[in-house]
Amino acid sequence: MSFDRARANCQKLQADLVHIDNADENTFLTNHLSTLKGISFWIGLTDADREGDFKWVDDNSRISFSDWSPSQPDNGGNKEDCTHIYAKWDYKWNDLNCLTPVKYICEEKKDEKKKQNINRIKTSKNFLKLIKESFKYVLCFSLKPNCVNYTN
Ligand SMILES: [Ca+2]
Ligand SMILES: [Ca+2]
Repeated sequence: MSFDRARANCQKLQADLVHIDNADENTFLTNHLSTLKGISFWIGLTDADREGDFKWVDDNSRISFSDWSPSQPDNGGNKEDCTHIYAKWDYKWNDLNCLTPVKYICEEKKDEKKKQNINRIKTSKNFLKLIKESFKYVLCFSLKPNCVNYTN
């Protein structure tokens, strides 16, 4: 699904597209993605507001860590403003047309106030759930048509 629709789906779960803070989180994420069948996953990074100025959608911050594929981002066709992780390119990041239908990863920040939301995500049938205590967030991987219960 498109980047905007993917983000809206995350927000329905009181989450947002994933914000990758550092190399540890990125490695954790790509290691898990490599166990899934999906090829391409949106992350919450876009330069739609200003070309070349990539920001995370959840807090509008600029990137402190990145893992772009070589020669990326290239703003291909002058219309690539959204970022995905691409299995075919060794799970590196690439900018892509935001309307491209791909899978996506939501992130729910964990805190006391949001425990109810976490429970809701954990029971959603449309997501594969992954809870990683050490990073203090919940990652939800859209997978169609099948969902797999995942516990860690
Ligand atoms: Ca761009
Ligand atoms: Ca690109």
